Amino acid sequence: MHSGTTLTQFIIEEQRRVVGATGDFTSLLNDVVTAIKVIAHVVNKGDLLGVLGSAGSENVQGETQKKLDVITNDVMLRSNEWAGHLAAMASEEMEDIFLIPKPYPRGKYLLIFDPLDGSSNIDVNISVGTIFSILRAPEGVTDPTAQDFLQPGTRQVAAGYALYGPSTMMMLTAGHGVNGFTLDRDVGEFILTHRNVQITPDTREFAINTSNERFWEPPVQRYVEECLQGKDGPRGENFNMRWVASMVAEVHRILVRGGVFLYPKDTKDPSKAGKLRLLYEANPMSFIVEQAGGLSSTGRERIMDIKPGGLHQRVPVILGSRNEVERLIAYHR
Ligand code: P6P
Repeated sequence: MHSGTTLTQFIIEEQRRVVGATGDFTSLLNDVVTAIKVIAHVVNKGDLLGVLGSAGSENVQGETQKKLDVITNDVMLRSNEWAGHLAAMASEEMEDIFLIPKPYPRGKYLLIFDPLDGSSNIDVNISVGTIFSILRAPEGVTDPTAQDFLQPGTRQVAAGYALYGPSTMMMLTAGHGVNGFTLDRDVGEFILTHRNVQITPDTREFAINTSNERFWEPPVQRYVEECLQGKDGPRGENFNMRWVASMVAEVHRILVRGGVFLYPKDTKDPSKAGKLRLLYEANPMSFIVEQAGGLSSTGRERIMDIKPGGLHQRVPVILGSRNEVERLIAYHR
């Protein structure tokens, strides 16, 4: 049996390490966790609640919204709007930012999230997740604008994800390493099960949507081709491939057993610099991966150094085991 340290207890113990911590951040994290527990419950019900399928609307990306995209976005808003820790929120599912509405007080943090990442998998019962990132609102700003969210990933105070898989798990970092928690549904608490997670620096497992091969840039084509050549090729090793089409599931596998995940820039839609969104997918996942000893790059620059140009900016993503990401960066030079 594990030590039984709950996420709440762990966060409070973490808070004690931060000089001058007011408990504001701890309380904010707990509100995010409450939303995740509600989302876990709804997702776990599958078709029993009649909430699968399309909402008949499109999000700002022009992607068809699933009913659960809308429902989970509302859960995140309702759970986090009232406590006074946030000045505003932003989400994949909302074109503009969500200012904390009057009667509620406003706080010093900004919350950004993808409420249900990989939602195209939800109708076929494949793992999906929630990704979140916490920034500080600029000093003295109580009426933030979208501009105030456009901070590089290095300014994140915390980041985490929930993975709604065979078990519901969370991985969380506040800049002092990465820790994992498993939801005990009987108790309704996340229990510490993965302390100080570290990504193995080497791997023989890559994750990429190979159907886009003809659209990739040469460095990525070269890397994947060498992996596919296996023992007889320049790598002298056989490789394995995975593609769940759910970033949270891919990143979680990499944290637990290593690997490299690529959603590279491709020429399929030249207007897009990549598929994944910087603020609520790439940055939080990059924070987690780096804190676990991995790397996260566009191939040409560290993702967390990018100064965002817009709330829904897309970037190429290459992240995971340090030595493989370094190889890919070298191929891009
Ligand atoms: P594709 C899910 O829609 C997502 O944003 C990521 O979670 C996932 O890695 C990727 O897109 C899947 O993309 O092109 O394989 O459907």
